[in-house]
Amino acid sequence: MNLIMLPKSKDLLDVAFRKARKASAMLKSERNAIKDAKGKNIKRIETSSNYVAEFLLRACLEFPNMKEVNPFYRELMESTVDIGQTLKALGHISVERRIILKIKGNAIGRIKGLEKTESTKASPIVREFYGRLSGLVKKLDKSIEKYNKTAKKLKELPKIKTDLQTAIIAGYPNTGKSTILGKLTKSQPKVAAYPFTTQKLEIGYLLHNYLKFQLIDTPGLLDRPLEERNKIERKGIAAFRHLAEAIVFVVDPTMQCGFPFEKQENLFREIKEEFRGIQIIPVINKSDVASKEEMETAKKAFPNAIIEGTNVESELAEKIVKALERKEN
Ligand SMILES: Nc1nc2c(ncn2[C@@H]2O[C@H](COP(=O)(O)OP(=O)(O)OP(=O)(O)O)[C@@H](O)[C@H]2O)c(=O)[nH]1
Ligand SMILES: [Mg+2]
Repeated sequence: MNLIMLPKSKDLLDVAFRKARKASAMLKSERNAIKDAKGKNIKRIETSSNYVAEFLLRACLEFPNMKEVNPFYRELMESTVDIGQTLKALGHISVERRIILKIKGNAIGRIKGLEKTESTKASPIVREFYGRLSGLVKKLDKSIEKYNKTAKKLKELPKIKTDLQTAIIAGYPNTGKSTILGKLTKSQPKVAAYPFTTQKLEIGYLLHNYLKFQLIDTPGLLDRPLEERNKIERKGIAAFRHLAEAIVFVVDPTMQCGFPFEKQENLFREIKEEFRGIQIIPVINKSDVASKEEMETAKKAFPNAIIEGTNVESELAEKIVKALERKEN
């Protein structure tokens, strides 16, 4: 998410006043004293207040409208930051910005109204304006801090395309999820930061008949029983419910992954329950090293599974595309 970070009040004001000084110094001096005083001092007020107001406006405008955000991102945002508090902070910023523009108009009006003989009165008006501007901006520090905390976290959300049809890959650790993603998407998967786990999401694109599908490996999220999840992780899983149109569930029948087959079956059942209505494609992986018995047990548990393994040509890609296309119709 592309959001600006707001400087602290002191830094914002320092730059605003410096810019104002510079802008007024750039103006050609007028021989007429009152004209000179009016021009330069109005410039100082305009430059300083516009600089501050534009920063504040950008923060308000760039923040996504929660009613328009894709449900996947909305859920992800809600589980990552406190949206209510952030909107309150932005509301405060917006109100103060409007006051700044009002006192700017006032101060400029007063300078414009000065008589010929009053050229020395312009500077004090600017000083007074600067004082009020400083006071207003300083009052914003808490809101700026709240907003920045949110913006920083939202900037780190994974960049996932919500307009592509998407399948997610689930299964216990070490079952071969990343290997399968790499095989299906050929290109090096993109890695994205992930708010809930120390692990990184892997995103790949599957191309089929000129169509592009998104495949996401979600390590740390759909790889162990749901009862072991905290509230935030559960929200993360809920977010993926909005995005996933099919789930590829990888099992390792050899137990090389370190998890008994039964546990893998249980996780499959849980995910099926959690993602009701979404097609799950079971994949029995590592068929190249699995024993005959292991394969038989796995096939019994997952009669419709796709068989995968090193050097095995499977029809997994087609199955995924079919599942996603069926969803489309
Ligand atoms: N023999 C064999 N080994 C495989 C196969 N697929 C994956 N592996 C191996 O299994 C190990 C785990 O594979 P990964 O693709 O990293 O598994 P993962 O599910 O992504 O693991 P996490 O990211 O830890 O959840 C690696 O050593 C792979 O080389 C396969 O089909 N056959
Ligand atoms: Mg992996």
